[in-house]
This record gives sequence, C-alpha cells and structure tokens, in this order.
Amino acid sequence: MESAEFDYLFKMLMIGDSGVGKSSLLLSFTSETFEDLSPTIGVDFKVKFVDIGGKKLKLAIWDTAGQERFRTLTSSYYRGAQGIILVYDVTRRETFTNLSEVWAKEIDLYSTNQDCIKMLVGNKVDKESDRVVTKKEGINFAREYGCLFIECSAKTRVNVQQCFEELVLKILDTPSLLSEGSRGVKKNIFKENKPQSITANSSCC
Ligand SMILES: Nc1nc2c(ncn2[C@@H]2O[C@H](COP(=O)(O)OP(=O)(O)OP(=O)(O)O)[C@@H](O)[C@H]2O)c(=O)[nH]1
Ligand SMILES: [Mg+2]
Repeated sequence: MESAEFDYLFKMLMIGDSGVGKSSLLLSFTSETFEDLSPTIGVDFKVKFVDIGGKKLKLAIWDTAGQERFRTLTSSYYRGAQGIILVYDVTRRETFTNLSEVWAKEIDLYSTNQDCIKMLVGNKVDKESDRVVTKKEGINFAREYGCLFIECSAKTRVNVQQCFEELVLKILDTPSLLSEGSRGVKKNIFKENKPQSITANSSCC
C-alpha cells in the first residue's frame, strides 16, 4: 500500500511496567517475529499499514519505556492518541498492581482524547506454569476501568493480531475518534494538486 493511500491515521500508545513485553508485542505485530529485546530507551515508534473493518489504515504505534527514569519523557506521547494499550505480565503480580497505582493515573493525567479506547493486555501466557494473575482478575480490572481485554503471548504470537485488530475496530466504531485529524490523505492528492514549481525529486514531510 502506498503511504498516501489510507482512510484513517490512528495514533496508538503502548504503556506498562518495564519487561512486560510491550516492544516484543509490537515487533510480533509489525514483523511477525520474536527476539530477546533490550529495554526501550525513551520511546520507540513503528508504523504499520493494515486493512481492518473494510478500511485502509495507517497505524502509528508509540512504544514507551517502562523504566521509571524515562517516565517524564513519555507524558507528551499521550496527546491525540486514539488507542492506548496497557500491558502487564501475567507472571509478575506487581506489573498488574501498577496498572492502577501508576498507569491508569497517567492516562487520567495525560490523555487528551476523552473517548480514547483502552485495551488491557495480559502478556506471556506461554508461561502458564508461572502465572500468578488469573484471567478473571484481568477481566475484572478491564470492567472497572472501561477497557477491552485480551491475554496473549508475544513469543508464540497467540492473540497478538487480535489484540490490535479489536482495538482498531473499536476506534472505528467511535465517531468522535474519526475526526479530521485522523483522516488519511486522499489518493493521488499530490498529483492532483502539484504546483508547477515542484520538481520530480522534491519530497514532502
Ligand atoms: N516467555 C515470554 N517472554 C516474553 C514475552 N514477551 C516478552 N518477553 C520477554 O520479556 C522481556 C522484556 O520484553 P520487552 O518487550 O523488552 O519488554 P518492554 O515492556 O518493552 O520493556 P521496557 O522497554 O523496559 O519498558 C524480554 O526478555 C522478552 O524476550 C512473551 O510473550 N513470552
Ligand atoms: Mg520496550
């Protein structure tokens, strides 16, 4: 798909404690691979073009660092996000308790879209024997905080695609999130509007 051909641009943000697997989930979604990654420094960013719900979408996904020393950096990344993915590790209880202690508070403070869709993700379900947070606890948290919910594994890629798809479908279903700001560039707009003075090698943005 050409970069100029999409119906909507959605900004999405991944948050959660260090080591829960945010970057691994993103890599699993965008590249269909799994590698042992180093902790994210500051913030990372990936773009993926997808066809979901009959629409051509450009997803700009911001992958924040969970380490506390980067936290002040990440606040600005909440601005304008239509979707927020809150990740915890089903094998580490503190990553789940920090959802209410830290991450839900951050969303309240920094999120600018009132109707922004939140997806709660319990990651690392491939380590079932090490699980300490039950699925029921995840469901209850999601209900209390008004989030969608899914359990998945970046390693085996189970439910990774579904996680992003369900979030995007819900954004598409929310008219206030489909405003002008998220609308994509119309096909061939550059060809149609190209002024005479622009040469073949000039680039845009
Ligand atoms: N078994 C298993 N390990 C995983 C899974 N997802 C991530 N990991 C491992 O968990 C560790 C941390 O993963 P990252 O993706 O770097 O975690 P992060 O949330 O991005 O961490 P920060 O960037 O520090 O915030 C790595 O060693 C990954 O290989 C998973 O689904 N299953
Ligand atoms: Mg990371």
